[in-house]
Parts: sequence; structure tokens; C-alpha cells
Amino acid sequence: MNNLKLIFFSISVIILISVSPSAVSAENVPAWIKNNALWYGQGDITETEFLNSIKFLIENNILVLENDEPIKRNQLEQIIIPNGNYVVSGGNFYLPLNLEIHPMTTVQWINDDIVLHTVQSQDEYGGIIGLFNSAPLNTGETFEFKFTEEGVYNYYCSLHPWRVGLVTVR
Ligand SMILES: [Cu+2]
Repeated sequence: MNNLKLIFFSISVIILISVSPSAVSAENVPAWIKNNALWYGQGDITETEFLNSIKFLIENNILVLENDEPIKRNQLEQIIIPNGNYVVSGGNFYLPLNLEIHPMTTVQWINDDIVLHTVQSQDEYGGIIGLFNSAPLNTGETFEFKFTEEGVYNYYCSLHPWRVGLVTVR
């Protein structure tokens, strides 16, 4: 085979082996494709035929080209209600004040303060709505809610209504 073809073949084999080792399982690669690689190396089939076999691997999800960053789902994220959160003029905001997550993330609020707090979902006018609503949480107690839909969710503490926070789902 000529040099160009040899280089191309080598690159193709490297791609097959190294693009996504975790996603390529040898037993999932059909025998005819393994033969294609051999035949292509020997010059028995054309570049197009060999490329088509790689295309087949990709289209059938045998060879998986990984995206930049897969979206993590079914994760747990935490919002801390910090010590001193009840103080009106204090700077002890929710941590974080605006939690940004993807859909299907469960959010857990934990009360690290020395007094009771609640978590109440609010509409855009500040009224309580029945989406997620905790009982009063003692120190160390938690409350969880799983966000399935994109959107901006407001909440506050009904015992300390100056404490408002956001969960942004997108
Ligand atoms: Cu509170």
C-alpha cells in the first residue's frame, strides 16, 4: 500500500483504539468490521469502504464519540442554611444564594443554624406555593426536593422571611 494509505490506516486504528476505550467493547465490534480493518491494511478494500465501517460503529453506538461534558443527572446538590442565617442584618445568606443545577437533580437543604428554619417555595409575588415545603428544621436536619423541570425557583424561610434564595434549573 502507498504511504498515504498507511498513514490513514494507522490513524484510523488509533482512533478505533483510543477515542473512547471505555465505550468500545471488542465483543461489540462485528467480525466483518474487524475483517475490514485487516483488508484495508492489506489494500483489499477501498478507503470509502473502510470509512463506512467506522461510520457503522458510530451510528450504532458501538464507537462513542464523547461530548465536551456529559450532563450529570440524578445528582445531589446541597444548600447550607449557615449559622447566623436568622439574623436580619447578617450576611449569612444561603450557600449558595442561587444554586444552578440541571433537571433531575435533588437539592438538599441542611440547617447549620442554631434556630429552626423552613424552606417554602414561592411564586413570583412572594406567596407560598405547594411545590416544595419543609417542616421546621432543627439544627442538623435536612429537607430534599428533586427538580425535574427547567426554571427559576424562589424560596424563603417562613420564620425569617427576609431570607430568600433561588434554585435555577437549566
Ligand atoms: Cu429561617
